[in-house]
Amino acid sequence: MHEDGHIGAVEWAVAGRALPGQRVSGDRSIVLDAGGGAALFAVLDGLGHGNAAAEAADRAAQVLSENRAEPLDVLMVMCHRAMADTRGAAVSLALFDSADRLHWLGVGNVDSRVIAAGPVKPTVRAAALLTGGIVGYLLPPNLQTQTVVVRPGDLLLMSTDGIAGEVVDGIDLAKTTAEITAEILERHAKDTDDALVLAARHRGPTGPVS
Ligand SMILES: [Mn+2]
Repeated sequence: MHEDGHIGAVEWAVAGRALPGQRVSGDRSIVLDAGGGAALFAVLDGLGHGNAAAEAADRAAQVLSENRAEPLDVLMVMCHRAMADTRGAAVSLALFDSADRLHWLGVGNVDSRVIAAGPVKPTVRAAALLTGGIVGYLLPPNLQTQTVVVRPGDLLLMSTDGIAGEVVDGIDLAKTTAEITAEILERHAKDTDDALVLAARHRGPTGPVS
């Protein structure tokens, strides 16, 4: 599965695939235009595999789509309630609100990082602090959304635990997000799990539009 597009000045792409031998992946991404140039991204890893996991992701997708203007901690609670009769999922939310700020919140094991160009190779500028728990089953009491400043060209990378290994070193930031996610999936998807990676970057308010 490969998808990509633009929301305002934000370029994004997703690459994912089900566990080999399975038809349905329990990993899911949700990409939403949150209005005013803001872009909302969610990556979910539903517990288990196949249809049961996909069901949890479907619930979250609907709730996020209908409430996309709410703050991230409110959205997380809404997802939790909507997924109460599923097996639950790890959920990470990320919102580009303008040219220079990224808000994120994660429960469970979906990685979110900001990758920036370094002197020699790409470096991790910031990583989301993940809180333990299972959305839909056990939500931690203190959901703290973090905000990080991003520069135009910085890359948001969100990946499920089906993506393993040293992902960052091999990223070529000159490539499109579609190329970057396709390469990461190709090189880093584990044979033992569903796998999904999402990349997004803000081109800046006056950056080139391509
Ligand atoms: Mn997984």
